[in-house]
Amino acid sequence: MMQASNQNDPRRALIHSVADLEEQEALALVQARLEVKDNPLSIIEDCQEGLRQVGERYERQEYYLSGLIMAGEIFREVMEILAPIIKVQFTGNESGTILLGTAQGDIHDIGKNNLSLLLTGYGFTVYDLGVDVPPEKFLSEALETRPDIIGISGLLTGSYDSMRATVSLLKAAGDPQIAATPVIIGGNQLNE
Ligand code: B12
Repeated sequence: MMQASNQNDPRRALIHSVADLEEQEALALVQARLEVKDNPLSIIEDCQEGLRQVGERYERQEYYLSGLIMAGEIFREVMEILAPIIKVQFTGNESGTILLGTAQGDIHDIGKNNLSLLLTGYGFTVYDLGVDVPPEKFLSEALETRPDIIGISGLLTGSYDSMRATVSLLKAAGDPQIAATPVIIGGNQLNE
């Protein structure tokens, strides 16, 4: 249930409803914020904070795996509501190409899909390789598509090794253009 202290603060209310896995309440709060023309990106930010708190509760064993699954499901539903609005609001001319995938061993794809949505909106052509992508797959697809940027998403600390292996393979493959292609990595646990 919505806590009294949240009632006048729509941002905190949304964060808490996601963290508490209150699906219907979260979706209603998203709709309410859209009705007052709130920025969809700040709605995403708040859901992300809610998910971060879900992760903390999972670590404290207050939630089990089903909690993570439920949180992912709520976010997916929120994105279903927001995606069409984002597509209209964020537009750009042809900006370039990006090859994107989640690192080997990692199946988290919500953040990657959000990035893909935003980049597509800004005019990028996104080649999305999906999740659990081995280094060899990044390389073969890079050789095929010749992207301007390569992006690797990873949320598990365990996926950093495969990110490193992917970057090494791309640099060592003997193709100067691929070796010079910038690689960006992202995901909740990573800092600049
Ligand atoms: C939802 C969730 C799941 C869902 C994922 C559903 C899906 N389709 O993605 C499911 C249930 C599948 C899941 C599974 C697991 N999970 Co999980 N999960 C989460 C949770 C709660 C939210 C992640 C999320 O989607 N956040 C919202 C998105 C929008 O944020 P984001 O991914 O960080 O992305 C943003 C930016 O980082 C950026 N970004 C993302 N990628 C990229 C890439 C580039 C190139 C750029 C520029 C930017 C960028 O874009 C986004 C901004 O919009 C996190 C908690 C957390 N703190 O993140 C745990 C968390 C990541 N999971 C965790 C764990 C342990 C697991 C499991 C191992 C659990 C288990 N025992 O099985 C499995 C792993 C399965 C596997 N092999 O991958 C741990 C990881 C701990 C660690 N240090 O490694 C976390 C941190 C929870 C915790 N605190 O313990 N999980």
